Amino acid sequence: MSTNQPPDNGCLPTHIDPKALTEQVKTLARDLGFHEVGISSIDISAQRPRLEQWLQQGYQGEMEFMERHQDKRTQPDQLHPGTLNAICVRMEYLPPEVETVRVLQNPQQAYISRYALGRDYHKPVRKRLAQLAKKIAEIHGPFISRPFVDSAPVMEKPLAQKAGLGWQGKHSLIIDRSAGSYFVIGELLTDLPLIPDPPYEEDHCRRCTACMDVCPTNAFPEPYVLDARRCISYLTIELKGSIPEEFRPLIGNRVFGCDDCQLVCPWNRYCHYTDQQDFKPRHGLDQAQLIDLFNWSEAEFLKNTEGSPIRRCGYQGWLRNLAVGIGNSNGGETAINALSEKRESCSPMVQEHIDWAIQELQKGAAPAALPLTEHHPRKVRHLLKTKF
Ligand code: B12
Ligand code: SF4
Ligand code: SF4
Repeated sequence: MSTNQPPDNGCLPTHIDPKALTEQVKTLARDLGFHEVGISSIDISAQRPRLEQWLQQGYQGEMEFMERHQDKRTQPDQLHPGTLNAICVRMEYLPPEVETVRVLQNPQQAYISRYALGRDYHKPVRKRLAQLAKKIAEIHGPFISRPFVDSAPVMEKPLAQKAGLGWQGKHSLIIDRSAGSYFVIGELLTDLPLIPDPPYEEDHCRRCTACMDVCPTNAFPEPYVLDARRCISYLTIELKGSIPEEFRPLIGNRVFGCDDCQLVCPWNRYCHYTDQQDFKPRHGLDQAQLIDLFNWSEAEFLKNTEGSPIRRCGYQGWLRNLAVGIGNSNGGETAINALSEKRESCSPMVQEHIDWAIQELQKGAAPAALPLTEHHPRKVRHLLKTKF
């Protein structure tokens, strides 16, 4: 928690007009490059029973951090007494030039979740939130503030919904009707007397179930509820050990995260693209071949993923994911040779995935049909005609 310094001249306003201050805060946030901003009060304790139920079902898998600090998650003022409001921001991350469906359809290529192609979002969003706090202090005087972006035990989606940034769709992510869902969320917790926005009450999912139908691993036990243990994002990023064999063929070529449930969402037909350089693909990661990435040495991995979210899965996790992708590629002898050559230098966990992949390749079967094509041929045809 930081207390920002008063302006140089020390002339602090004695009477605060909350309405004017709220407008100033929003203008400053937009000027800093945030694509939308809303204010919410910080009591989201109504979500507590749902969080508890989710945990009781074991849906968090090995993400033990989700089991800790349940009070803080739903009552962020417990992170720091005196917190009154959250300034919630969203930043879009989908670069306009990247293809998604075509890469998913090509089993030799690596599909990396579109938020992870460039710079790790945590740093730029946090930095801007800190700049926002500084700018507010220049006009308002000292106040208490703390920036978060996926960095503290706070339920960010309910806060964003309360701030009017969108509704939580059946895939559990926040969607804005005019901008889609390809954005990350951050917030500045403050003691400022701001005026909260009305919460986003409407649910525009209605009878649609496209995200649930398309999910390659069937990760939604019911609408709005995700069993993270089945989600490819969890399996390829958060899970540190072996990927259960039942999921390997279903993962296809998704080697870091997954976007399928967002890709088919009708509201993403109107999604906004990012204008931020930070999210531009680095090292050709939007079009890379699985084998080329698998051939990276550890030094290359560390160099090429500097400042990237991909670092999170570590080099062995990266190789594990790529081995699964190559196993699904129907890449023949070339793929088997690439896997065999590297096997010796890998951890036993990765070796086990390599052995599985070689077996799959030796079967010589056609690559496991990508569920996107299997379940939604009409939707994919449509997507192929679009800029995706
Ligand atoms: C843990 C986590 C994950 C886990 C679990 C995901 C999950 N849905 O919980 C995994 C690793 C799988 C994951 C994956 C992804 N994540 Co994530 N993740 C988080 C994290 C850290 C916590 C989320 C959480 O609290 N989960 C606990 C459960 C209980 O919450 P929930 O799913 O929202 O459950 C609610 C609903 O089920 C609802 N509910 C239950 N029943 C009903 C019934 C009705 C009628 C309604 C309306 C609601 C409802 O109530 C529950 C409580 O609010 C947040 C950051 C944060 N600190 O909040 C980012 C966050 C949610 N992730 C984010 C992103 C971008 C992703 C990915 C897209 C990344 C990727 N491309 O691979 C995927 C998307 C997968 C998906 N469909 O959710 C963004 C989402 C931005 C957005 N637009 O909403 C966040 C907010 C990070 C950020 N700061 O931007 N993530
Ligand atoms: S990110 Fe992929 S695996 Fe996870 S819920 Fe969405 S479609 Fe399913
Ligand atoms: S795909 Fe359909 S059900 Fe899923 S979030 Fe989008 S509108 Fe809602």
